[in-house]
Amino acid sequence: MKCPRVAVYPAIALALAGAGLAVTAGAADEPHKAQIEALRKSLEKYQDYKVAVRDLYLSTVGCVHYSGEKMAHHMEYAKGAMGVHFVNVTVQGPPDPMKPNVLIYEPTGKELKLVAVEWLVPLTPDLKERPSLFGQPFMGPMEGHEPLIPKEYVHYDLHAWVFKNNPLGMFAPTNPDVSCKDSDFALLEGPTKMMPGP
Ligand SMILES: [Cu+2]
Repeated sequence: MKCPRVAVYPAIALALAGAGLAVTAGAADEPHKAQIEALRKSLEKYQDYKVAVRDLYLSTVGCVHYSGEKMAHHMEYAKGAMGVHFVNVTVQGPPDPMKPNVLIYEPTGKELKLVAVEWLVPLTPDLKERPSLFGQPFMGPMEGHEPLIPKEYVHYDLHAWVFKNNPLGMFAPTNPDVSCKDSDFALLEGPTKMMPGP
């Protein structure tokens, strides 16, 4: 009779500890988790980039990556890549959590793999405060990222690594696990200048 008890009690204790952990960790970001899951589901069709193009998410070709170089008054992007941005300029207005205006693909072999999404919000006179989604304040305002976006396009942005894990966090701008090595159009971007906000 002694043996089963010894075996069972630690199992129960472990199960309880596990349940307790799940409750505390889940409670804080559960609404956003559900929202992100819904977003992932609704965008799954874009894993085929041709479906994205048909919906007017158009490729900007260059596979964007950063060296991690730091410069005063410039955005700090950790060493890593974003990938190829597919931009839909028909998606306008305040950022919609279910409709990002940018999809990001990582070139792998001869494929393009959907890895992230991005909301790009231009700084306009009617924008009174920093936008946020999923409880995450946008980064910026900053100049446009040359050479693919003109400097004059001052904007806020938020990335979400919905389709590929990012060790730096779901909302970090760059992902050290994404690479442009399989792209013929790798583009090393320099630091982006920060701009004054409203
Ligand atoms: Cu980006």
